[in-house]
Parts: sequence; structure tokens; C-alpha cells
Amino acid sequence: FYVINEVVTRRLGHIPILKGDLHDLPYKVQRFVAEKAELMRPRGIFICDGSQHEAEQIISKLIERGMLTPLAAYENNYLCRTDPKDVARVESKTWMVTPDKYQTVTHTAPGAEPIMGHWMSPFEFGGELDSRFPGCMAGRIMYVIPFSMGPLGSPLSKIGIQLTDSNYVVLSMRIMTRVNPDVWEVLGNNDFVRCIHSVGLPRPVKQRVINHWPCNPERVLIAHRPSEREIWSFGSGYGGNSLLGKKCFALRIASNIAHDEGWLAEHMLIMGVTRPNGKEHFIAAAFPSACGKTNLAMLEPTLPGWKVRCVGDDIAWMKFGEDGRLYAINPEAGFFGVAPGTSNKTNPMAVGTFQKNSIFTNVAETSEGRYYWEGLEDEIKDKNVEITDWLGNPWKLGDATPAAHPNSRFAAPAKQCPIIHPDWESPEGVPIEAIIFGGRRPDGVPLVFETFGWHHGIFTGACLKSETTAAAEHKGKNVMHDPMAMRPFMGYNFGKYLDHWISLEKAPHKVPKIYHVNWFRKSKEGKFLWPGFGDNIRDTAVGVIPSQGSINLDGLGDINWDELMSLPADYWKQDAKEVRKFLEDQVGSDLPNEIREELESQEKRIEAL
Ligand code: SAT
Ligand code: MN
Repeated sequence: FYVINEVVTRRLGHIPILKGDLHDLPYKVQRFVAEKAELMRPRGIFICDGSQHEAEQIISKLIERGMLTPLAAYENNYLCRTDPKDVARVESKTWMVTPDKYQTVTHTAPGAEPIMGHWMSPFEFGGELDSRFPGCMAGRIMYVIPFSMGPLGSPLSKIGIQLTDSNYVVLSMRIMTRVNPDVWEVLGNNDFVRCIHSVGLPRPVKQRVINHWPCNPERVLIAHRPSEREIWSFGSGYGGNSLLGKKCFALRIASNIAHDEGWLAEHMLIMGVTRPNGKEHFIAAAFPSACGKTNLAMLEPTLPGWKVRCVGDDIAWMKFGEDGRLYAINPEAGFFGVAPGTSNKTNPMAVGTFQKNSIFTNVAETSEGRYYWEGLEDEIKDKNVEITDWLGNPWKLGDATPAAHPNSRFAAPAKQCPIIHPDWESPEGVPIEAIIFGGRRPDGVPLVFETFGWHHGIFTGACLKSETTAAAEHKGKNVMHDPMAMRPFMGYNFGKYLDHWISLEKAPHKVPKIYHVNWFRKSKEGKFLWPGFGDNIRDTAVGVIPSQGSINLDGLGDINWDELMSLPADYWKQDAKEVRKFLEDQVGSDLPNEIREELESQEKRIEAL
């Protein structure tokens, strides 16, 4: 029970509290809520308690308005269609606001535009804020969402409070994070990450709202103030732009906190792999968005006796324990996975996860009340079933346009995953033995290799590349640098980030082994050389690139091993030049010596090919 002070009362003015009690909120939260309500002027404040009843109330209101459609074939599954202009993260409008530019970006070479970290000065941000947020919630309800990233009360967890005028965000945050009134108690008078989100369309609305999805695509701004532990997001209701616990907090802000506190916040899945002898190994793996992290995290091995269990599919917070091992938690509570391509063939465990209590965004729908997307062709029983595409138009198998948006998503509670690891909510986390980096590399890069050690592993991660996907606004398929799979999520100077990784190798830390994988290599005819999915797990022997015979290929049919594992000299010589240019341009004088040394040794080895 907290006393409400005068300032809070004055700032709230006549804005009513529609649900909840300000007395339940710690002082700092009261002041935060009152200050932001005074700025954004909602018609009322709704303090979320995370209960089932609360969800039901919001869901029935949204169904009535036409924003959510129940998918009648399942239990408590819903379809949401967004404004077609609001379908992915908007990297060009995502900023880090720091007084010193070089806290955010590296000292790049003259003429090189930094691709990691997008800096805005506090002065400029002030103007952007002033031209968007005052009165932006007029006529709407401001929801106050208390949430924990990581199991509530775990020493590795962090608390955030999100303010939002989007009820879709409320429902999604309930799946993706732990929304719970116990947060108030755990928080007490401590600090929290301040998350401020508005769809940016105050009432009365002057433009046409499409699909009952208010947004303001021309005015999108996603800004982070790392020192203040604060996130301001305007104009978009979609995924990584609006579910602020995810990329904004758990990666961009948390990587800053992790740097200060000596741990790691990474774009990595976490999985446990059990061998036939019963021994389990935990692995963390970084791949860019929409490269199959969710599929790998829930893999069903085709080799007898092997078992995979999922701890997380997108983000890992990792900290060395007193025993020197690196412990990881999944800060999230749900999966926000790419729908197209997910099927009983590619990922039966994800399919099992989203049979109930899930939200599907921008997928297609069948007249039988089922979801539909590219990749489910073989699972449609009645070939004459009517399908409505993500835009709401009638659609038939074989039509030229996609049924679902390529970045359409499912949001499903992790605890429903049939192979969720029993320790996935363990407050201490799970001990990581190996880190894997990977991307979509159609040419030149072998299936798997082990790096020579910690520095060479960091160097390999720093040079990670991948074909662009639909997860952000990039068009076409270009192979793009995506260092550590963190390019869009880097919270501070990438050179300092590399220094931080390097600094973690010290007593008593036992640093994990680092690997690189590529299951996207294609033959000259454009066919994938590796069959993928359940077959990605192979017993690799010691050694950098496994020799033929050291990987069990039983049952895989014709594998062109030589082509799959080859290192084409021309390709690598070209690549080495490009890698040097990338590091010199992009990391510039912030490049740690340890990484420069790795670059030079790698160049020598490639020169000798
Ligand atoms: O849109 S999200 O950022 O949540 C998903 C992704 O791009 O990985
Ligand atoms: Mn991701």
C-alpha cells in the first residue's frame, strides 16, 4: 500500500483510473504513470492485473469491434489483420538516443554510414518527442502493463512497465512476457525499464483506419534512451516495434545493462540436446530474424536416441556463475514466430504449441476457422475449402499472390510447447557449452565448422552475414552483414561490444566453444545441398570441418558432401577482402586488437588456400 502524493494527483487531473488502484503501485511507478498520462492525455487509465478475466474482457471487446476474429477450429485462438502498411520492424526509424554519438555508433571510416546502431541526439529526440507524444492518446485508454523479463524474482530477470494505447499489444505482451501484479511487490522502490508506446492516432481520427488497426506509418519512431532505461515507440502496433519487452528492452536496452553488469543479452535461441548416452548439452545459437531459430530450437532429431528440448527461441540473457559456467535464461514467456513455412513437416512442436491461446497476425483463414499460410498446402484436407488471404480477399491454392504476409506471425505461450525444457523457467538458467552462429549463405560457406577459440569465435560472429528476410523493411534478397545476428538490435558501440565479449574470457570463466553453421548452401542448380529441419543434428567429430564419414548421414539419400563442405578458394579470397573492408569501414578505430589479429591470421590462412 502506497500513499498517493499530491503531485501525482495534480498531474492526473481529471483522467479517471478505469481499473486497478494507484495505491498498489510503487511511488516511482505512480509518478511515471501520472507524468506520461499528463503528456499523452488518454481518456482513462487501465492498470492491468494479468488475470484470465482481464484477457477475456479485452478479447470480447476486440471481437465485437472486428479487430480480432476467433479461429473457431481451435481453443482460444485468434486472427488479427493489421493495416497492410504496418507489417514488420522499421529499422530506418529505430534510434538510440545518447548524448555522445560514439556511445551508440563506432568511429567508422570516412564516408561509411554505420549499419549498426542508429544514433539520434537528445536534442533532436526532444523535438521528435514534442511533435508526436503530447495528446497522442486522446480518446483512447492508456493501459499500464507490469511485466517481468525472465522468471519473476530470478536474479537474472528484469522488470519493465509498458504504457500503451493498443489492446493488441496488451494481449500480445501477456503471451510474450510475464504480466503479473506480483511485479509491484518484487519491484518495490527499485528502478524499472520505462516503455512508452502509442499507436499515434489520437481521437477524433482524421484518417481512415484500415482493418480496425490504428497506426501512423508516416510518423513511426522507435527511440531508446539507454542511460535512462527508457523506450519511446510511436506509430506502429506491430511486433518488434510495439511489444517493447522484446527487441527494444531484452536486446537494445538489456545489452547496455549487460555491458555495465558483466553479462550478455543476445539474439539467440537456447536448446538442450541429449545424446543417446543420456548426457545433455545446452547450446545457444544466433541467427538473424526469420532464419529458422524457432525451428532449430524445437528440432525433432531423426537420429535414434537423440533428444532436443527448447528453452527459448529468440533471446538469451547469459551470465557466468560462481562455478565459472555460462548460465542462460530465456527472458520471454512466448514465441513470436514466423508463420509461413511452419508446418507439421518443418516444425511439429511449434504447431503443437499454437493449437490454443495464441494470436495469429496477418495469416490467411479458411472457412473452417483454421489458420492458413504458405507451407500448409499439403495439410489442407478439403481442397475446395474457401480461403481468405491476409488482406481479407478471397484466395485459392495456386493464386499468384501469397495467402499470408511473409512476415506473418504466431504468438504462442512457451509453456504449451510439447518439448519445452523442464528447466526453462529455472531462476539460475541453464549452463551453455556451445555457441553457434549462422545465417542464410547460398554460396561458399560450409555446413559447419568449429572456430579455433574464443577470439576467433568472436571474430567469426562479428563477420556474420545473411540474406535479408521479410522481418524488416528490406526488399529483395541480398547477403548483408549481420554481426552476431545483432545488427538491428545493437544497443551500443559495436567495438565496445566486441571488447565486452573479449573481456569475459578470464578466470574462473569457462567460455563456451563457438561454431558456425550454414544449412542454406545451394548447388549451382539452385537447390539446397542440405535437407535440413530434423536432419540438422549430426554427430560432428572433433576438428574444424568434419571430414567425410565423421557425420552420420544415414537415411539422408544423396548428399553432395564435397560440395557441401568445400571452401572454394576464389570465393573465400573475395570474401576475405570484403570482410576486411567491412571491419575497417564499420568498426573503424573501435576494432579491438584481438579481433584485428584474428582477421590477419584468417587472411593468411585463406591466402594459402
Ligand atoms: O518483429 S520482431 O522483432 O519481434 C521479430 C524479429 O524480427 O525477429
Ligand atoms: Mn528475433
